Amino acid sequence: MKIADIRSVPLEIPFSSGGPTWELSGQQWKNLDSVLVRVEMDDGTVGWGDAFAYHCREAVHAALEKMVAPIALGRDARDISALMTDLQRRLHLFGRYGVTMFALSGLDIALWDAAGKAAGLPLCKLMGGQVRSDIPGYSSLFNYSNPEIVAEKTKQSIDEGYGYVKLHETGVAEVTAARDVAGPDIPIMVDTNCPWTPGEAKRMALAFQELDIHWLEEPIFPPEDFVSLARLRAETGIAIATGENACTAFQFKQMIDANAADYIQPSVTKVGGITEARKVAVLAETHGVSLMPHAPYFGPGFLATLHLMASVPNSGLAEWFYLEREACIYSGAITPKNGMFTVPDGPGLGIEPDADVLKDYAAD
Ligand code: SMN
Ligand code: MG
Repeated sequence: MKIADIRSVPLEIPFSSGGPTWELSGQQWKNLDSVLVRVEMDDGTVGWGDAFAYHCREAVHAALEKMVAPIALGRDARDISALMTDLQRRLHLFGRYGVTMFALSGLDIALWDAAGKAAGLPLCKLMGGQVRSDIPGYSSLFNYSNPEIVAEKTKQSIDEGYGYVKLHETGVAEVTAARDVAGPDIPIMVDTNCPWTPGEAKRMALAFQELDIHWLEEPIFPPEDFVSLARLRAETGIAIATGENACTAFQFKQMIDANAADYIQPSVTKVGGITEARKVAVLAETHGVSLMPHAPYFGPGFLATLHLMASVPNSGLAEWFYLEREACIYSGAITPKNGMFTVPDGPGLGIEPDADVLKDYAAD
């Protein structure tokens, strides 16, 4: 089975968060950018992948089409591990962390989808067997910087059946609002997206501890300052989650060796795909840390995460980005029920993207 065609399929889907927009990476966030990857094999098998593309869609699209596709075409699609190692070696000059690895991640997911289809097996079964078929999710709220809206969205999530809620906030008032409405029994996680120096992070961690938060995510800039994260853990006893900005299993090894995290968060569309995320899962299991994948996605990246989580014994909660989308890549087929996700049982990722959505929301 040889790779006959690789296409980058960029999409832009508007969404509503029920509040003001979030300025992330210097841009107001109004649309969900995706770069799906469609790979067709010489026997007609088609696989779908997903490369991280929020606010970097054009760059990822170009990396796929200009850097990755030319050297992957014609290669044997069954030797995924060998191919990914070779591509990582050839492309290392363009950066081990970032756009190049996002593009490689998208290709890798598509190859795993095709391998599952060729074998007639759902991906989790191809990856060594299924540990569970239902995965508990957490509601991952948008950033609101507004205690009233945070309280409203926290309550709405709990009413819909989520047993855990993650905030994207940095203020004590917002976290207090969530805790007040959630009561003492619903775990609240706080994702800060790398705003603070180690000293600032310590002050904030101590304040959040009063509110009994379940984990503090990425409190320090830069995210790869594992020594400072380890010190923060040791000095405050707060549980740290990190890893969405780490690529390849090697950076996760450094993170674990430094004792920087309680929950490690590989992102399947960024880390190097399923191939690399599986290595991270083994590291997590053998070092006694919990696998808590980053997955604020709605396409193949989300399904790949579900299959990964279904196939390893120590994975935790599935992240569900709590937004209203104008259109769904899978036409609502992965909507959570009572805060739980069922792993699709069709071959490969198990669900095909909706052709009308791909057409109607196509971007450049
Ligand atoms: C996040 C990062 C990037 C896009 C969306 C959300 C966030 C998370 O850090 O962990 O969900
Ligand atoms: Mg995060």
